[in-house]
Amino acid sequence: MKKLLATLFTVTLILICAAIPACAAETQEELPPATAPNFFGTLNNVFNYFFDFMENLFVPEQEKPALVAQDGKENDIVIDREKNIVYGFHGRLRVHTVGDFIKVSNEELGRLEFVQKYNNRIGSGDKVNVVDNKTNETVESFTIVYFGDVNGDGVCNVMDDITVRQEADGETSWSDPDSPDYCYWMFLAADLDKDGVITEEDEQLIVRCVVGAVRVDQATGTVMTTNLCLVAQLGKEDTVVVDTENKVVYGITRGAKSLDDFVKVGNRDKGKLEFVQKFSNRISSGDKINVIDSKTNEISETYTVVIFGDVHENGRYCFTDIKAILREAAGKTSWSDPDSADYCYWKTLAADLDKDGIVTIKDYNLMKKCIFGFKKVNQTTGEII
Ligand SMILES: [Ca+2]
Ligand SMILES: [Ca+2]
Ligand SMILES: [Ca+2]
Repeated sequence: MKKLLATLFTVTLILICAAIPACAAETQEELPPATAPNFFGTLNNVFNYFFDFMENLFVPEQEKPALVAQDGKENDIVIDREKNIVYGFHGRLRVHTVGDFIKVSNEELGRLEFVQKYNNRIGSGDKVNVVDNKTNETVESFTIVYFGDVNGDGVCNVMDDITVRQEADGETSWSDPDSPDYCYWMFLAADLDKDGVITEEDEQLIVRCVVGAVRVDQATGTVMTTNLCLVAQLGKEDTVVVDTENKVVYGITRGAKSLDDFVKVGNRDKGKLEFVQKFSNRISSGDKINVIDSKTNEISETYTVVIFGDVHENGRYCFTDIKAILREAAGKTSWSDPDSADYCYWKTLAADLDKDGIVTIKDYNLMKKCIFGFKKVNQTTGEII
C-alpha cells in the first residue's frame, strides 16, 4: 500500500513539473513579450509589495479629533485622560453653554456629543463623547464632574447631602474601590475635603455649599468661603443661577417684586446687598445687584439680572421686546455682536431664545409665541417650553 502511494505521488510530481514549462510556453506565445512573466518581473513585484507594505506601515496616523479646552479656558478645564474625567466648568451648565468651556480639536474631523441624564442641563456623571465625523465612531469619552453634585442632577442641594451622608454612614459603598458599586466620579464630586475618603466632614461641606456659606472652585475642587459672594437665597438653590464668571443672575420668576427673595450675600456679617431696580414693583432684566463690603462700604461685585425674553428691560413680555429683537436681527442695532462697542452680554442672553448664540428672526418668532402665551421660558435654564 505504502509503495503504491509513493509511486502515485512520484507520478503526480513528474506530471506537474512537466506541465509548468508547457503552461509557461503557452503563455509566452499568447502574451506580448514585454508583459511576459519572468524571474525578474516576479522579483520586481515582490519588491513593490514590500515597499507598499513598508510605506503603509510608516504613513503618519490620521489626526483624530480630541477633546480640548475652549480658547482662554485652558487654566480652568481639566481633562484627565487617565480616568476619562473632565471638570472645571463654572456655573450651571446648559448644553449650549458647554461650548464656552470645551470644544473638539478640529471641527472638520469630529464633533462633541452629550449623553445627559436631564435634557436641559448637564450634571456630574453625564458624558461628553468625541465623535469622528467620517466614521461616526466615538474616539474619546469623558465623564463630567461637578464638585458638590454627587447625585448627578446638575445642582448641589439637599439630595447631594443625603447621598453623601448615606455613604459616610456606610449605608452605600460607591466610594470604595473594592465595591462593585464603586463610582469614581461620585467619589470625586463628594470628597470636598480631599482626604481620599467620604466622611461626615464632606457631608458638612456639602451642607455649607447648599446654604451658600461656601462655594467650590470647579477648576480645582477647593472649597472657598463666600463671605462677600452673591449666592442663591435659601430654598432657591435649585432654581436661581448665579453665574460668577459672566456676572449675571437668572432663574428669577417673571413678575416677582423683590430680588431679596432670590439672592443673598454669603455671610451677612461681612457683606450686604444693594439692589438697583428700574421699577420698584417688579424685577426686570438689567437690574443690578451690588455686593457691598460691610467694613469699607465699597462695592465688591456687581451682577446684572437676566429675565429670558425681557429684552426691553421692563420685567414684562411686550411688543417692545419683539421690536428690539427684530431690529437686532435685521442689523439695525448691534448689541449681540461681541465685536461691537454696543455689545451687551446680558441682553444677548435674554434675547437669544433658541440658544444658538446669535439673535435672529428665529428668536423673534419664539418671542412672539411667548407674548401670545403659546410658549413659556424656563427662567432657570432659558429653554422654551
Ligand atoms: Ca445634585
Ligand atoms: Ca473626604
Ligand atoms: Ca438665537
